[in-house]
Amino acid sequence: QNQRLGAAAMVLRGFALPHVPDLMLAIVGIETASPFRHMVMPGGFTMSVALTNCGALGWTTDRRGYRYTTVDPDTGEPWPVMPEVFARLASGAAEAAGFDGFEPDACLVNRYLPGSRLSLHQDKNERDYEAPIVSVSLGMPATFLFGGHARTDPIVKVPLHHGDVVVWGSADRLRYHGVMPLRDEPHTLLGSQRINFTFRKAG
Ligand code: MD5
Ligand code: FE
Repeated sequence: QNQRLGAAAMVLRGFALPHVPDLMLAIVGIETASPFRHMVMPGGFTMSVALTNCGALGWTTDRRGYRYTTVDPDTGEPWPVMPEVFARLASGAAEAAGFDGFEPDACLVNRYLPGSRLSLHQDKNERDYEAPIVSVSLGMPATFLFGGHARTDPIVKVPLHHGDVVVWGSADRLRYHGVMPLRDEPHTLLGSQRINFTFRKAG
């Protein structure tokens, strides 16, 4: 029951399920090198979602603003290399949604605990808005908020479950979106958390 969200946005239900064991192992490797942390927004607010990155570029925010960096500011080391299983899943999902040749150079990994939320925003720090963004959900379900190109446009609520993959293409790349506060409905494999990988072509 794949679902079209917009002209170029597709939910691929359960697309990541065959890769879950490999993905879980890969997360352990990533968080060992670059632990999850709560970053501070330019306005001074600390994010309720904890994040880390892998790949050549990683997204960060602090009081000075948002940007992509090659080095983890907390460790002073390059972000962990993007595992093979990540890259294959991302390009496979992009292709299934009609985007050939997607080669992400950045993967932002978000960890939500009960109560964590992501307020309505646009992703505008990437250089090329034609490239899609691929997002993989693991663990507890979340309600994704899918808006329009203006902050005040109507918002559609989309439930996302363990293993779901969403591909956001060109025409839908700059839509406002967010995630409702996570409810505590423990997942059999991941417990009381939701992990989301977001693959991007940032550079
Ligand atoms: C999440 N993360 O579930 C989401 C998945 C983020 C973020 O929003 O910035 O880390 S990515 C959803 C996304 C990306 C680009 C465009 C659109 C949605 N969209 O047009 O709705 O943690
Ligand atoms: Fe986003």
